[in-house]
Amino acid sequence: MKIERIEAIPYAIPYTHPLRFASGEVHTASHVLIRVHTDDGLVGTADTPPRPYTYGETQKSIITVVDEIFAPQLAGLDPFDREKAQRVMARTVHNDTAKGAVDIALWDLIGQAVGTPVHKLLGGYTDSMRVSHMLGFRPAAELLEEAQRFREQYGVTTFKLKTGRRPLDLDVEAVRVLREGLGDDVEIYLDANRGWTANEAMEVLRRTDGLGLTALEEPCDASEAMSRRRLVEHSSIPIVGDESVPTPGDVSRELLSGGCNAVCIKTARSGFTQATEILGLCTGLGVDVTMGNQIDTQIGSLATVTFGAAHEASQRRAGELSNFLDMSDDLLAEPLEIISGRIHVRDVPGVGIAIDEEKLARYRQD
Ligand code: MUC
Ligand code: MG
Repeated sequence: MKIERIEAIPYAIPYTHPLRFASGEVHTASHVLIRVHTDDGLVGTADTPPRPYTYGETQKSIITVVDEIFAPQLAGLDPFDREKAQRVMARTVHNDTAKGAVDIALWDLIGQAVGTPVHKLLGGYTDSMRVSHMLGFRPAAELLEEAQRFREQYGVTTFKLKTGRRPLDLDVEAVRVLREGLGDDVEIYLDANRGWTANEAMEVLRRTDGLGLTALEEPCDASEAMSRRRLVEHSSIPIVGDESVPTPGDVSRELLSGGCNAVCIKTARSGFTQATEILGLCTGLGVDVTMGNQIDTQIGSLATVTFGAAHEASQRRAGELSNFLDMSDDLLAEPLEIISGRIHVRDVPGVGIAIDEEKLARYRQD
């Protein structure tokens, strides 16, 4: 089996309401669908969410790097030779989500070729994950309403609250309202997307002490090295690296230098191959991981649960798998469902990403 061509298809699907956070906001899923075609007629599929404020990639840059660099360099390669594909793509620096999507599409092809679900090829630990829902910036009363709705409608009991606002009172108050309104049975953790300084984050942790928070993600820019290490040393809850740790090398640097002591794994930027390397580093060092969300569509969320459910360590914590519910539509032919707070993997060969071609025709922009 040989890679014949790779399609990078831009499409746009509006959100029903925007998601706002410290480093940006999303109103429309302006993504790129990646399809890797082989000479024997198989098609591997993955989704790419451009995040210029996180990785510097745009819809156009993803299409360009795939069309002009990766597609010609990967043509003729056997999709089973993933390590060769990794080395070819490594010749181009950065472009993490473009690389991640190509890798996921190759795994999808391998699964289809051998007639096995990819979650089985990756590890096969279990067949579902608990869902964590990400709450964007909103007035505290609306946040509580949203969380209650997710608990009642979907059985979700873990929430990641987007923070990093100034004045700090806004986020401290939001945590208090959520905890008082939801009670002690729900898990709440924070993600500041670098919105604070490390010292501001310390103040928020002091002021929310006793409210049962379980983690704080990317409190400040990781390059604020000295104060961040002080924060990590003094915090009683894990400080999670997210955008500071997109690659295995970044994970090593930040863990070894004390910039974080837990890691968010996102298949959208690491694919399955680098996500496996990152997970190995973390389990070897005894570091907790969370399966994160790059504001993924159903296609991206299916990739996340496929990887997350495959390994014991990545399914321990709830995975961020629900923000596709804020989209007005999706390209996945058979919709993902959250039942009793969980999402299931698909027991079909590959990742199970069947595209609704009519919808793709409606939303594609090329
Ligand atoms: C997160 O965990 O930071 C915000 C931007 C993005 O790409 O992912 C999110 C969620
Ligand atoms: Mg994050």
